[in-house]
Amino acid sequence: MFTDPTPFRRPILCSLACAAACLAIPLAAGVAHAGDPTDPLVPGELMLRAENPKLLASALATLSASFSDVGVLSQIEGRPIYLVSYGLTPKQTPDDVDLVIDALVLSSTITWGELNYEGQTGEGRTDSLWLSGLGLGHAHYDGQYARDLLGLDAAHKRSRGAGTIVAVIDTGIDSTHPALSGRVSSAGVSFVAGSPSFLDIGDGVDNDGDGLVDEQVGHGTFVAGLISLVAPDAMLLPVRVLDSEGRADNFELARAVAWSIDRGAHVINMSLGEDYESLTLEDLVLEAASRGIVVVGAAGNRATDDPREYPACNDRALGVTATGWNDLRAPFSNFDVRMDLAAPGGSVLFGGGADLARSIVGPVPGGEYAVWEGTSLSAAFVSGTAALVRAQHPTWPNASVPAGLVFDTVRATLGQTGVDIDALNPGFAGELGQSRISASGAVAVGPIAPPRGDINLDGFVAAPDLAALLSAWGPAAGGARADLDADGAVDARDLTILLSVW
Ligand SMILES: [Ca+2]
Ligand SMILES: [Ca+2]
Ligand SMILES: [Ca+2]
Ligand SMILES: [Ca+2]
Repeated sequence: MFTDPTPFRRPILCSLACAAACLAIPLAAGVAHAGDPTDPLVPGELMLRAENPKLLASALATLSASFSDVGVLSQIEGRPIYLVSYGLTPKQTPDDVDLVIDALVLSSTITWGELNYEGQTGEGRTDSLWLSGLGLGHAHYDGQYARDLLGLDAAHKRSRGAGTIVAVIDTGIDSTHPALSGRVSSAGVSFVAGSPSFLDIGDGVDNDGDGLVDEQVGHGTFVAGLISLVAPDAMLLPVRVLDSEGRADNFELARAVAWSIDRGAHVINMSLGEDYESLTLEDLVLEAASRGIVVVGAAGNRATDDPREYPACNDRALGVTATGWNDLRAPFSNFDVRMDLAAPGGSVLFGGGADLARSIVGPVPGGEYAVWEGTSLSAAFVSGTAALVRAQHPTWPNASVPAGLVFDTVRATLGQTGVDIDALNPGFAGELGQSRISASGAVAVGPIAPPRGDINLDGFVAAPDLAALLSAWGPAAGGARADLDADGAVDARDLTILLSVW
């Protein structure tokens, strides 16, 4: 494991003006799949869902009749979803694989199947980098414009997100950063090959060959910092799946969502997108929504009215556009009727500097703070606000709000309590989302959330909570209320937290 110190000194900022020139990602030769993805194909990999071992064996046999090297590479834990290898002869193309997949679906051997593609952060797609070396401190982060705009001080009187788990599917989280101390679960995971740490670290290699080394290291830490600014008592669960250049493939992203579901996440932040409408990712997004989990996706940073960014464009995930300090659409933000909400994500930047009072400030590895912009940051503010609302309703799902309605209820709450910005944004009406979120507005319509340590949900931290904690002592299922630090066990560490908030 190697932590590259250079990203923390990165003085450059690729302006969005140059971003268009950075977008020429060639299509994989010979591929003309539905959605015409611009993210590259992962050669020799497909995903399929086969409901039982017999059907899986049948599908593999059919694929083997046409292609070499067919075999199961991996499976999404607990789901009949498989990553399968294939090899092509010089005369075959991925289109030939698609044809066999179609036949397998037609014969009901598999539920669905697809080729594997890469996805990435919106910022990585446009080569946007964070801006450091501005002498920023905690006060700049804590007092940034989004605090007032979202009404965080008022919101925190009703909810601070206690008892919620927000999974951050990203480049990892630097849990050693002072801004995140005690707010990051130690039970995080890394799905990045050869790098088991969930910390937000690079490998010192320009893995994607774009001339920038580890250019997206810091993305996850920055995003986590914004979620935590909104929901300081939420526990952040690092799910490191994007590599140091901000890339992961569809299978890895779906596996990260599955892992987050299984660890009790209430909110899953995905400040990233894939161009291709992946059935694999959609399968897991639908599962999350059906289980009462709010998935949040970034609209993307290409200033297009026809974004193909998933999960943002999925109907069962919140798609988030970016606005600036003045509630005007950020110039880079994608927009579309499929987007659900707008949130701060725009900064006022100029040649190597920033108007700090009108910019987004977040923590980056190395204990520093930086300025950045992008819809990734907007998604983070929405995830934090969703956690505030979710914390007000610790008994969800229940009889009045069953699991299948939690997502819709949170979406409606955030949309209806926000600020209508359509009049400010002529030409974008209905395409920036229902409203620009307001954290104070969203929590005003719900009860006061139980405080951290209130395990029995009576509004106080007292002896009955201690009794509840002791009776739950031992391994804990994901999301267990007594597991205050969300590390998968109720133990002395939780007791210490309980006593500290007594
Ligand atoms: Ca690179
Ligand atoms: Ca790298
Ligand atoms: Ca209590
Ligand atoms: Ca614990």
